[in-house]
Amino acid sequence: APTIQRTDYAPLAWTVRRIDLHFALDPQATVVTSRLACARNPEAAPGPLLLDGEALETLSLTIGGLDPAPGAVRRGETRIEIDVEGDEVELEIVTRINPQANTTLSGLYRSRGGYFTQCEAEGFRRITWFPDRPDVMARFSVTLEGDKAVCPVLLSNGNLVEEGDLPDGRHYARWEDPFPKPSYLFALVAADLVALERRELTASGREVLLQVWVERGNLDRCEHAMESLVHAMRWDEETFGLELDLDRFMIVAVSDFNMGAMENKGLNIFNAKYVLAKPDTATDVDYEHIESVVAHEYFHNWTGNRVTCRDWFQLTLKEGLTVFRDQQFSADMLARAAGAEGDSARAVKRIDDVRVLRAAQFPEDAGPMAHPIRPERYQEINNFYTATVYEKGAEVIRMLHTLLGPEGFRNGMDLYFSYHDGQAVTCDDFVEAMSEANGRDLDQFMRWYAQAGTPRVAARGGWDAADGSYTLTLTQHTPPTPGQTEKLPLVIPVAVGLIGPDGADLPLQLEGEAAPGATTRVLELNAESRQWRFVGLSAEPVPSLLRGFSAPVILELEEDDARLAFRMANDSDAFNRWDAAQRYAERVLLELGAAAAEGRALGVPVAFVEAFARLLRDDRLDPAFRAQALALPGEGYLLERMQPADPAALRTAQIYLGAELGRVLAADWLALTEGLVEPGEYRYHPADAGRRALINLALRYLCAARVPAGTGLARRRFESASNMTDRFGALAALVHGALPEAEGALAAFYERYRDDALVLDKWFALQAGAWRRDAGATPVLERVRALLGDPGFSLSNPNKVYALLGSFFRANPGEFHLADGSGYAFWADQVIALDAANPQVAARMARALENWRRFTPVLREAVRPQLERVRAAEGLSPDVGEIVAKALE
Ligand code: DPP
Ligand code: ZN
Repeated sequence: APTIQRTDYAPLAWTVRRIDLHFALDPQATVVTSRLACARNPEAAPGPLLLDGEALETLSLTIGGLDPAPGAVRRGETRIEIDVEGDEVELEIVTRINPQANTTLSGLYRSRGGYFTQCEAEGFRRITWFPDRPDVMARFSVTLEGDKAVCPVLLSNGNLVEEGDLPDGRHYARWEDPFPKPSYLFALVAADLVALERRELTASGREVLLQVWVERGNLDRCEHAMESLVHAMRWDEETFGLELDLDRFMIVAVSDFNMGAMENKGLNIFNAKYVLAKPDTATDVDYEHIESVVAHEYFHNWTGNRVTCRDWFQLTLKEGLTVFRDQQFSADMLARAAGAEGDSARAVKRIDDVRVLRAAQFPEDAGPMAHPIRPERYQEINNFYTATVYEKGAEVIRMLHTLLGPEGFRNGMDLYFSYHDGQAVTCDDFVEAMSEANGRDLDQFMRWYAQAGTPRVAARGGWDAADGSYTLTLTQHTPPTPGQTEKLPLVIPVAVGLIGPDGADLPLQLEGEAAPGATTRVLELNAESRQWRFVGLSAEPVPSLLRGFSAPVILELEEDDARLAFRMANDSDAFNRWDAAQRYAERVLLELGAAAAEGRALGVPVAFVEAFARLLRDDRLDPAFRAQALALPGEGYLLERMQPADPAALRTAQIYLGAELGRVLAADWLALTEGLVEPGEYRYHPADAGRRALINLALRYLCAARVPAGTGLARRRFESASNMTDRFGALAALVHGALPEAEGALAAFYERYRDDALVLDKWFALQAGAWRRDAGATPVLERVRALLGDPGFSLSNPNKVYALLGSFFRANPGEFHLADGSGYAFWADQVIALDAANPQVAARMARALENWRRFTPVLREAVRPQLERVRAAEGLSPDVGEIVAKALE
């Protein structure tokens, strides 16, 4: 596949002002009639009118109502070029498509009897010929015509302007979107659905209709999504002064969907898992995710739709910014619910976000797919909906927020909208608005958009007892990434505090300042190395750096065990307190992993257990925070830190440490489960969720250690649970503990939920991610293989693939990376099979092995032939092709 370069961007010679679409919906032969009002773009070099298309059967094409003159139209497989005289022209194009046969879930496809679309990034060209790129913004009018029995509900973007019956049991509806938009935001839904409805007033007093559309029978699972939508509306009004601009806003749940959700103008289409929730089927974490994804898509209406991307290299313009917005929203919602404990609630959210960044984005930035948040080149844009573009992109926006302050940031947003509303723009335009609104030069900051790789910040402290000063030296370094060896110094905001010997924060006074001030301040590291001298100190302080994770970097700070334990107990910054615990646990786990790899005896340092126990026993700490602080670092993150990565040895270490912490502290864990006030009847509330999370964590440790009182408790909770959080938490503890009760519990769970696809996803994921304790037990690989044949499983449903195969390949390294290579051969078989039907999903699975060069020699030798086998597969998609080619480079 050809490589597309960011710097090759040029505007099109022709653009589209209006598009009138008519769909005659039919399972295998949908006829799409498209009338385009095109105009020459005065800002572009003259040239032919260009249209993109893919998998289309073209029935007719007329220009200004006439058949084209000979030679005026050049048709290629995926491109039509038309020579046009004059400055305006009308085209009419009729195509026929086959939604039933569309297994890619891009373009128009079918799911459970209905018709749905997904057009981002380049799905619209699978519906009709069109200049399918985001800088072409047209006004859409859409008529849908279909079988009333099959699809009683006909939806598209904007406002419903007309509907009625037709002969032969068919009916139609016409929709008009008042806002010009790029084709990637087009959507239609034609299905048998019902809606939960609500009317709300916007801040300026306009009435809007909100709808959540779901399959019949799911109406009792929509309330939380609707609540989340209303909260998101209010938050955007209050925080950014941004109001809903449409009379009607719809969310539709669909069972087969490649991604999480899609922000089509006025008609958001969601993976059902981010809409449907009721206590018996959804966990607290599901409720949280629904709230944040609903908000994310809603926020796109301004950051993405009103102001969109000029080209796909600018994807982080809308995604990084919108992830940042949804993170802030969730933090505010948690803080509001927590009342006096607001700061702790915010820290818990920040910890969650950073866990995701470290687990997914850091490895990406250290591997063959490393790219800046604004990539320079791609082969397949679908491969660039990445943790880097999204999560690191959000970190970059967060740094701007930190550097400019909330007000400065808001002023920058206001200016951005005042300049660019209705336009398709670049990341430069966004940062320029921030710069202008704040009178601040952000040229150096722009390097964050251009450089890949996770920067390292090394910190050194020097204490001068004679004059009571502490000198902090920070040095930055970004390791080379593929195609980018030279790295320039970035602007890195480092939030710093100094802790006194009694554990209290010290007021900070820099050399040259008249008096001490705040206890946390943000230093700007904007050169390779810089020094700061703090004065007026009476004793040597303990530094607490990168508070709140003020930049997406790896902090290298030499701290002995005692100092980590001190910060675990005292750091006033809750994020850093958690981070100190993570660093200490990481140190212990990596040492255990090395011992396991070398066949040495395993043992846990007493000091670590003591520090851990102090957190466990500190019941002044909010339970949600304790659940985070007592959870060990993730396996993916640890493997990145292990040299060479040895998943089997690490798994031995994790099992050992979990069991030891369960065994030695069994009395504490049991006391904790008894002492925590159990929430009453289930409601989704952050405080209740924190208590449930902590109890479930206690069960994990107790079952890991096979403490009889603990395993009995897990079994009883599993059987008598009143909600999915408790039931699944207990089940997971039994399964990961590899207890004899686990099999029966899994079977009972299956019986109870066999007809509930979303709940079965949990059941698949749990088994695929299971830990195995004795060598004699059935390998997880065998179980996963068997589950492929379960009646509840289907390779054509992305959620099922992510649950079973995704969990195995990505969330269970200890079982997937088998020395005999059988896991890899299975991986190659599945990637090849998936690729034939759905390249986007296949490419995601393919990425599970991209960091293979970090593994032990035995594993590397086993991976290579499988990567090569996939690369050589017949008919390989550009999606998977790009991934394996980069992995093998
Ligand atoms: N634009 C979608 C989202 O991130 C993904 N296709 O919301
Ligand atoms: Zn998004």
